Amino acid sequence: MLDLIDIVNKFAFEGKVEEVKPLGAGHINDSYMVRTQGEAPDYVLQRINHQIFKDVDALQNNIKRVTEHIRKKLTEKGVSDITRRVLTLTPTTQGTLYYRSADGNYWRLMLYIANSKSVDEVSPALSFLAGRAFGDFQAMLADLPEPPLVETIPNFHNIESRLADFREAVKNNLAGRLSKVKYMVDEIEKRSDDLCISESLQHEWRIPRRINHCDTKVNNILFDKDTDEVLCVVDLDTVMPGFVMSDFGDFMRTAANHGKEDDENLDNVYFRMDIYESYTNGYLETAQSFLSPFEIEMLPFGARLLTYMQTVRFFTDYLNGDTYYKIKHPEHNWQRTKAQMKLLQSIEENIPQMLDFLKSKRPC
Ligand code: GN1
Ligand code: MG
Repeated sequence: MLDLIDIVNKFAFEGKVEEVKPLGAGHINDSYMVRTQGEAPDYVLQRINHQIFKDVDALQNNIKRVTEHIRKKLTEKGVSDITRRVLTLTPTTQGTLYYRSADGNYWRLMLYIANSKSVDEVSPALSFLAGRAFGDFQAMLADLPEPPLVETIPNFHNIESRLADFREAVKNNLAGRLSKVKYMVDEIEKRSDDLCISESLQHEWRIPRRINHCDTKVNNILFDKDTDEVLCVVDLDTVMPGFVMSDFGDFMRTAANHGKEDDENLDNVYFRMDIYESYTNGYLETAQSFLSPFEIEMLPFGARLLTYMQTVRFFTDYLNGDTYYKIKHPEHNWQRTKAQMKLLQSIEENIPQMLDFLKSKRPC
């Protein structure tokens, strides 16, 4: 771990490093917990995956703008303990927002949010709080001054572009895996026209692009360890313009799944209406003021869209020979694909009830 300590020492942090150890389960970047000696705060060190985030300057600059804007809003509201309510980037001793090591890797350091926890499974009560928090996050960023944020991954949540990559992967069959998984290609293709509607709606200007988090997995919210209060939204790499239904949908995909994202036992995987209802209640409390009725009506579709998109993305990576997501075993992306497809089917069955719930909330 000596070299990691050397890297931390390139940053202008408080105190002395005691230990650096792996943290979390992200599929893209590598994260480490940096414990310091004595009273000094702890930190999180991350190696940024620059194969995926190709413009690290733009990435870090986006995060700086987003966190500073939120910090300003929280200060105006008189919120206390701001360092637990928004991420704080620690610059290098040279004043830059990342450090580039001799081996070509990019590193960043952030304050660790003390006494916090992330969860992979929420109760309806926590889901309500998470909904309020993500709505609030979008609301706080709605007036971010120009220029627009850079799209750190172009076409990130664009289903047409994801399907184009998928079709290319099917055509090339690079890993030679296609013959045994052909039925999944059909499952995806038979839904493609329906699911591409979101992009057409944007072309017709019926849904606007707003600043989105674009990775609203349930474990990207930090809760207070003791009180379960929401502290902070983390993982800001993909904050960029998008459709609000896709942020809503990614939370549904991860939190309202009774099973795991990569569950081996497909019987565990099904959609939880209780989580949907409580999240929707929380989300509308903070977001209703800026959403159009049509955007609200499209939220259940967002759950379908993001689960479909994630099925397509895991499957594409499987066909390409696992070049994008970190995997734990050779069939991991296939296992993920099957679990996401099962969840998608369950969401599809629940769409009428989801829409009914929204109708029941409309003021008479
Ligand atoms: C990746 O690294 P992580 O777990 O925060 C991915 C998300 C996917 C998610 C699937 C930059 O997020 O888009 O939804 O895996 N992030 C990127 O679990 O591709
Ligand atoms: Mg992420």
